[in-house]
Amino acid sequence: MALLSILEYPDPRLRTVASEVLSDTVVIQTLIDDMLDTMYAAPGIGLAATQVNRHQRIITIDLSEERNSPHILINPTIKILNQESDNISEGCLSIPGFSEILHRPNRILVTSLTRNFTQISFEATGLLAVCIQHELDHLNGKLYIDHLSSIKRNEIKTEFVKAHKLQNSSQSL
Ligand code: GNR
Ligand code: NI
Repeated sequence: MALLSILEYPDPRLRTVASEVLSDTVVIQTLIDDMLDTMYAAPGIGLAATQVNRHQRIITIDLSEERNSPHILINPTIKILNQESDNISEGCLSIPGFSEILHRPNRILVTSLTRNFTQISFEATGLLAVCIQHELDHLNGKLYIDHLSSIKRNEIKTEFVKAHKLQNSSQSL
């Protein structure tokens, strides 16, 4: 069990585009275990390797109440099946304390490798569809706030940086 530290906005490393995972190695399996530990501890419903500064195309997700149904997606791709949105409120472990409703397609076809490198395809809807798109954005160096207006994004950036400066200065008191 290992907890990894989560990069926070506006860290430029969150802008890295992750590489395809090429083979099943102990390093990859250990990274998956550590990502699950980190996601559960955070706690979050999803985590992208980018957020823990490991730039490989790996996503962990668990939407279950009991936190016992992990999904691992390796080299995932999506196809949009429905442009309509459920307007779900979205937060991010890399921008703690903020959330915004985003317009995201509410039905997608996901193609991915599983943890044991077998290929799967499935349809995702609702929060799962949103979460997979959110994590895929991370792997492409994007954050959910990039989908907002520049006015809204700058507002969040200013508030977030201000809140963190306050936090850091109170820690050093
Ligand atoms: O924990 C998380 N909750 C969440 C809620 C709505 C839409 C997306 C998410 S993902 C987020 C964890 C995270 O930052 N993953 O990258
Ligand atoms: Ni996120």
